[in-house]
Amino acid sequence: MQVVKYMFQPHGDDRGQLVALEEFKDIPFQVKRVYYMYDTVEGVVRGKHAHKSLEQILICIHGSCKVLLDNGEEKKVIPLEKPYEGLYVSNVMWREMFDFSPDAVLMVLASELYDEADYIRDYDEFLAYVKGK
Ligand code: T46
Repeated sequence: MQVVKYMFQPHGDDRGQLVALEEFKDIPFQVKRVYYMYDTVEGVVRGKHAHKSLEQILICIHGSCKVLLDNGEEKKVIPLEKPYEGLYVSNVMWREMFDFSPDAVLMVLASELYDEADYIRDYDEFLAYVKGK
């Protein structure tokens, strides 16, 4: 499995850092939705689903967390620890987010609007979907 982690360009000066993200330039799709999670309870595992079509970039803009990616054949755990790192998560990829630091803010840039019908929330169903592709 190829893991795509973007290293965004910080525009640093003597005031600090700034990262700008433009669709089709820094982000490989049109950004139709942005959401973020914070105050994540210790020990919690979020995600545990895949998407049929949705593509996303996950950025831990504060604190840290880990992301498990599973394409149905291979699993990889990717730490997100810097606000200038973006993890690309393709469609048809099982994901779990865990090991959130208490101060973690995980921001997600998404290629589509929210659509519950795009979710595969059952792991066996996900494996069958991968096989059928
Ligand atoms: C994903 C991972 C990385 C909305 O109303 N609109 C939204 O855009 C989103 C993302 C969620 N919601 C509602 C649906 C649920 O009632 O917020 C609640 C929590 O969503 P969910 O349990 O799906 O959250 P996570 O953290 O398990 O997964 C989320 C995304 O849903 C998912 O697409 O890839 O983050």
